[in-house]
Amino acid sequence: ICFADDVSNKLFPDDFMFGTATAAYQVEGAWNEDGKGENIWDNYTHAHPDLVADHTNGDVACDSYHKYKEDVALLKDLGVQHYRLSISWSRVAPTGQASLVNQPGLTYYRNLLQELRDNNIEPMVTLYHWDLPQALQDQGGWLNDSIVDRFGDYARLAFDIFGDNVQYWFTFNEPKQTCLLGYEYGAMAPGIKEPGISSYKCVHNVLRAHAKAWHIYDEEFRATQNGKLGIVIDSNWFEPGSDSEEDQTAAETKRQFVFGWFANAIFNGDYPEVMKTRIAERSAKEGFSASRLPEFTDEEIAYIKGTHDFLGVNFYTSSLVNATSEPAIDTPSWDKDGGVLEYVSPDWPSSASSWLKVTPWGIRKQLNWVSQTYGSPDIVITENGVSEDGSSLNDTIRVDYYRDYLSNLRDAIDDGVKVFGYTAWSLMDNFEWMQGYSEKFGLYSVDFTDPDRPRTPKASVEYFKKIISTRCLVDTCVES
Ligand code: GBH
Repeated sequence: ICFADDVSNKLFPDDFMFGTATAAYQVEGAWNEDGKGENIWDNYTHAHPDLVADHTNGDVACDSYHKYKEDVALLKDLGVQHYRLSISWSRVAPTGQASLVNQPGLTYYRNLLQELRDNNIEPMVTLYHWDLPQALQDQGGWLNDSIVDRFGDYARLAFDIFGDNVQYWFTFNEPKQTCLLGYEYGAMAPGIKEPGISSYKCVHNVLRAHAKAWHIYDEEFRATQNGKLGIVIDSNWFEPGSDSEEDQTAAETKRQFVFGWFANAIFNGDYPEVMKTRIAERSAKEGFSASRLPEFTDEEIAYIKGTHDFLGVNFYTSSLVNATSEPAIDTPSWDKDGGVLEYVSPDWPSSASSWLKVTPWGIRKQLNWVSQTYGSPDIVITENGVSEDGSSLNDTIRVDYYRDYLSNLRDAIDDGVKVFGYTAWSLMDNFEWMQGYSEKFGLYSVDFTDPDRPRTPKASVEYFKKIISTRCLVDTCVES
């Protein structure tokens, strides 16, 4: 399929924000420098190097802890309006307790945020991009209810120390991955495999923690700092495998199990009906005395509902979904609770990541669905990007990917979706979690064999620069 002919020639609005993103553990390095505490990714990669594709870790990564000024210079050169970064909890509070701060950690982020301000780049800051302080994991991590207060205290510390320089806050990045890969499949730190039970408990506490942070911001900081706070939710677009009513319903069920798990709680106060019903039914048949899906009290529902000023959406790819016969009642699992069949089309172009097929049309459908389902919130695409193997700086796959996804995003604006920004993942090649440094998402290439970690632009840098400076995807655009 060639999408090039269909690329939108409409200008992006003047106030549309273009940016790039990274996350602390993936780029900072300096894992034990200047008083930083150990986090679950330090611990997991050191304990299980064999589980990472190339047996690497984030000990040095892109060395952004020392090279942040160079990173900001690259951002300046790209001409971005914003930069999305995350704070390493254990760098600012080594044991996770906000009462015990690490001054050099606070100084690092204050300097980075100031450097961005001085260069007119708006920071978008995520509090939690998967790197829990190990000391909190040792107390049960997201399964221990006390983490809600610990996160609240950490959020307050961050608002207090950094808030004068931050207008866009996110509590969690992709909490689905924290809880599913971390507690259901055991495929990422902390590597816990308690399917159908602990992932639900994890999400329950993540949602309470999110709400707590929102209320703290709302009550203690909003009046003086005037910023906005939201969450970043990731999901594939789930396209029905056929026009049949069963497949349409199955796709919607999947959307609710993936996106609605978080968004329905934050926008409407509780888990989606289809989750509540299906998990209660299956739990009963499995012999549980109560649903494996925890319940919010009425008080909690009132507390969680409406805890958003805007919404971050990470979007990479799509899946097809078909209805299927009810999975057998045996061991609990989130997948069986969903009870649908997910697959991809062999026609969709590949990338260097097995899970990432190139489906530009999916972003438009996803944006429209999110907008219609949750009452037209303000949305920013907080991540979108594609991987290659690093064999060439001429990354045409990324140029085509950005062009075609952005074209569909531009169409979504015409559809009426209030999407105000786009964030390319990633500014530079970095530690891609269990894939180590083998899958490259960067606009800039990083030489991980050189102690100085030099950054080199790929071809996509030139193209992204041009998009930002012209607000246009093709040679010339028309006024819209
Ligand atoms: C995002 O996750 C993350 O926010 C970011 O940190 C990451 O670098 C980026 O995307 C690119 O992956 O190996 O088959 O078990 C996107 C969601 C979650 C998709 C983990 C890949 C692993 C699939 N990703 N998932 S698999």
